[in-house]
Amino acid sequence: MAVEITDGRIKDGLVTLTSEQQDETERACEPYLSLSQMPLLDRENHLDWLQGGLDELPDYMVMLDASRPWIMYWTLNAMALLGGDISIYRDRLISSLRSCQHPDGGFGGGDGQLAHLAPTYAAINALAIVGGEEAYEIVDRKAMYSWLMSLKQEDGSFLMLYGGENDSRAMYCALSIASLLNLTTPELTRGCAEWLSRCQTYEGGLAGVPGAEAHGGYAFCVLASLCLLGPPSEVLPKYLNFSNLVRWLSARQYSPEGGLSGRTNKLVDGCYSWWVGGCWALVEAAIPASKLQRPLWDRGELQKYILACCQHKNGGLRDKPEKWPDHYHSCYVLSGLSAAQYKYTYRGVGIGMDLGNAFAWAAEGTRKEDGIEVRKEDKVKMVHPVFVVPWGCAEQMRKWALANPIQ
Ligand code: FPP
Ligand code: K
Ligand code: ZN
Repeated sequence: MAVEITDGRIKDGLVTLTSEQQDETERACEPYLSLSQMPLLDRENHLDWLQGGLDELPDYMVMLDASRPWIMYWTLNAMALLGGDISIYRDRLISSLRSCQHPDGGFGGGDGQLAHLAPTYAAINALAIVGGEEAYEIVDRKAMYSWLMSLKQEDGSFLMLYGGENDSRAMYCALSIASLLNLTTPELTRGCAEWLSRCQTYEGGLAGVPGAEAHGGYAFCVLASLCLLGPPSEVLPKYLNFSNLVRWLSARQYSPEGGLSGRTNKLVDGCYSWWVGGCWALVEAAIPASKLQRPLWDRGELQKYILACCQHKNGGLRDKPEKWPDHYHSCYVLSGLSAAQYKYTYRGVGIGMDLGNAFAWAAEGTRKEDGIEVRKEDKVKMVHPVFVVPWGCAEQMRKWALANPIQ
């Protein structure tokens, strides 16, 4: 089969649905990527658009009532990363989340709904973002701990909810919550790292469950979980084939788009700016600085994809051109932009298994030699590489939890 190389792109002659969709995506991005001037981050417009998500949802979005904590987390995280004032939403968030908490522990998607790890993770993160004792206090930590333990399985994994599925997403949610609220015990973390290790696939990527396809969303969940369980330089090489992981992660960035994809032979999507882009901070922290002479990914190209292709002209961020913006993409595109704009290092040493490991990160702005130039208009706030909240929020919640042990 004839293989052609045009503009650095390798194309074979085999036409499939996959190759057609890839060509279509390149065509859709082309006019945005070839603008003579890269668009600025449209901060005020995004803030206005995001604010709409905290007002009444329109009728057609009623199905999103099952993810009220998610909408609040996505919106608040995005607004805070943009530098918006979120303190005005604090009281409303607290009273709204109070009614989502289940008497037996955890949070549901809405009033009176069954507790589920995903909205519980979102609720705890949203409370961390608004911050303050009145916010932290609403969580029934005693009930939370017994509910988390009730989801723990023999093989080390966690169920999303009673009778639900177990996957690496559930484990990340459980460990993140337990770490922020200081609910760690050896029983809670038993078998976690071993189970996560089984999620690595033949491609080198990481899956939702052992045996499934490697995917960017789950890759972040596996890596962040491991980085909750121990220092990156200890746990990542211990539980994963590190070089296969790096090869698979590198293959997620596409040219000419510059954006990141979630899995082999699939398309770039703005949300993987975080799910995959966020993996790099964790992976780089596992490599000794002397061995990390060149960046492993192209931060500048990712920033370009985000600014050129992911901003909707009426505000909000999106998957790719020709798609509508939404709160989920706004949160993770902006978190990914932050991952591109800052460099993270890990300062902890052998902190141990108390889930305090994720509180030893340091970060600083990137420089030109990191492959990215950040104009002041485009700068977003620093995101925490494990908890995905603005820098400082996770630390404050943990500090409160340590100072207020459960009776
Ligand atoms: C495939 O979608 C993607 C998934 C089925 C799930 C991805 C997982 C996450 C985003 C992680 C969630 C994490 C938490 C903490 C809840 P697709 O087939 O539409 O997209 P693709 O073509 O890009 O793979
Ligand atoms: K997708
Ligand atoms: Zn997406």
